[in-house]
Amino acid sequence: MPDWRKLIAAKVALAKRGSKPRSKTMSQLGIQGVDARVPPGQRLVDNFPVLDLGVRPNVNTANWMLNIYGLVEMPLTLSWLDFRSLPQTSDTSDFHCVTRWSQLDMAWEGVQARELLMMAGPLASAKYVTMHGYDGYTTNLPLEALLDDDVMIAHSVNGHSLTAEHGGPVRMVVPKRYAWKGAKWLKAIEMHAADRPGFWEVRGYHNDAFPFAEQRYSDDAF
Ligand SMILES: Nc1nc2c(c(=O)[nH]1)N[C@H]1C(S)=C(S)[C@@H](COP(=O)(O)O)O[C@H]1N2
Ligand SMILES: [Mo]
Repeated sequence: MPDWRKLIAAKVALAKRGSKPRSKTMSQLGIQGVDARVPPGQRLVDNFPVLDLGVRPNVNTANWMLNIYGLVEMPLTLSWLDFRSLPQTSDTSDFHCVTRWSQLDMAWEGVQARELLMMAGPLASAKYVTMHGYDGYTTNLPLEALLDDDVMIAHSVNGHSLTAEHGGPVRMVVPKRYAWKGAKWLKAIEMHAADRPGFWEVRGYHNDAFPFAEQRYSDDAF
């Protein structure tokens, strides 16, 4: 049984020691380096397309709340002001959409997901999370996947507050997975013992969604 708080604290300490490989900007890399960052079957774009269910929830900084609940020691409900008073960080990462576009060097600002997990204290029995959006969207991941430095609960990208179409006021980004694993208009993070496939996962999208392994759809779906 994992002691999640200990595990998170160890990861934080490791990152502080500077052992984290920092992502480089495109200009710091040669063409080869850029190619190495583009997963198979993807093409680079320099705009930021919008992909969602076509439902724009009525959520703004005044009515937005974030809940962390389920198998945790201390369920949390955060307002926008609570959220903005948490330690703010930035992380630059690449964004890969299953519809075959990638955008490199997205500079996200917000709170690391593990910061919130540390506060809530997942119980040892917690193994999986469901991220809920205000539009009713859900997506699932192993809890462990949320402990990485680059998993952000973001309010800004590339120097601007997130627009409503991109999930503002607050969305999640999980750069190591296809972008559907990051819920826009983030409403809640729920922890449970067993995996619960989310909106696209029950419709045949791959449960793990690693872009470099081209895990777009699950094998038995089509
Ligand atoms: N709440 C919510 N989050 C969501 C979605 C959605 O429909 N609702 N779509 C997902 C998908 S399929 C993708 S590719 C990305 C797209 O993010 P973007 O519209 O900012 O490019 O958001 C993901 N997060
Ligand atoms: Mo997507």
